[in-house]
Amino acid sequence: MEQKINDIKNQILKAISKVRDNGELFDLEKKFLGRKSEFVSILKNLKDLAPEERKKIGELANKTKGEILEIIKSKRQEVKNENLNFNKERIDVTIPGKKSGIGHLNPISIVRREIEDIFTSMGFEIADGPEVETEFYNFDSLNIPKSHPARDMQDTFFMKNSDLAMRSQTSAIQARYMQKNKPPFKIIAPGRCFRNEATDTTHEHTFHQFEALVVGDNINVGNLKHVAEVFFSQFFHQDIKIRLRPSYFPFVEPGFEYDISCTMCAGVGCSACKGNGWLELGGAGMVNQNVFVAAGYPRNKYTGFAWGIGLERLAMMKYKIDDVRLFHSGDLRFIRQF
Ligand code: FA5
Repeated sequence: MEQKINDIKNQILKAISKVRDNGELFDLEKKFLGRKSEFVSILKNLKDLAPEERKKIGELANKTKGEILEIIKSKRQEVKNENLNFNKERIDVTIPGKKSGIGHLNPISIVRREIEDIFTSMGFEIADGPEVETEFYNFDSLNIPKSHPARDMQDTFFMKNSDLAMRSQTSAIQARYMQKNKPPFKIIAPGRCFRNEATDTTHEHTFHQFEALVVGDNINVGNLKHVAEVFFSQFFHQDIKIRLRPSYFPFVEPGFEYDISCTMCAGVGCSACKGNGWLELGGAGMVNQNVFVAAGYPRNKYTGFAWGIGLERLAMMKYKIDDVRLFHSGDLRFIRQF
């Protein structure tokens, strides 16, 4: 029995030198002095010994236990001091840092923010609308009745068994805004649009437009041209001229396709503009009175102009990108260039 107690003490002394932290010390204490330890079972069995033997072993066991507790206590202090050893934990500030990759904006977001900045500096408000739109706002309110062939002009994603569709143009925001606001006002409405069409280098099923809408008492085509010239000149950081060509959109009368002077050759003629000095940009026109009526305004009380342009088209011109599909490709080699 005496031998056993001394063995336990020696085992502890050996094990404790390897202890590195408080957790290991706790485990060690539990192993040698815990309720299920050999040491405690010796103490429990003392009662079975002869009185003489019981006294001797009991004294030895208690003395040894005291010694072991003392050893553990001083080890605990040692471990604590070790952990407070600042020298060991010293941070080497001379080690070269690892660059953490921070995200950045997609070129469409960059262009959108630039557009918003330019227009808000001209006193425009920014309007918004839902991407899943009712047929009323996407078509009817824009003077495109159900049977009108113009519904086929934009291949629309319709929702089954409902009158909802994925917004095919930001023009859908026009009546929404006008129902809630009285003229005069000037807004732009940037947003995502969706069309069920085959994709190629200039067409995507999901793309962005921004609508401009200015309504008041005496708004005319001259205002449209002027605002467009100011905007594009600021956006492309050069003097831009506007050219309007007659076109048809049910929601404007007269309607135009409009071009800007080539941003590569300033209108002289180059390969980007196919030698004619102009770049096609989007649709525009004077708001059709039927659109005002659908929005709840009296006929012929106000005049206004509107346009709708592709954001991708602008970004492609600005950054010389030759395929619209790159924007949504998720290709990091493309995205990281911005
Ligand atoms: C319209 O969507 C009219 N709502 C524009 C408008 C507004 C006219 C207000 C008059 C008054 P259009 O379908 O032409 O028009 O589209 C306008 C622009 O959106 C295009 O010039 C093009 O830049 C962009 N766009 C249209 N379809 C796509 C597509 N599938 N992928 C990428 N860009 C597109």
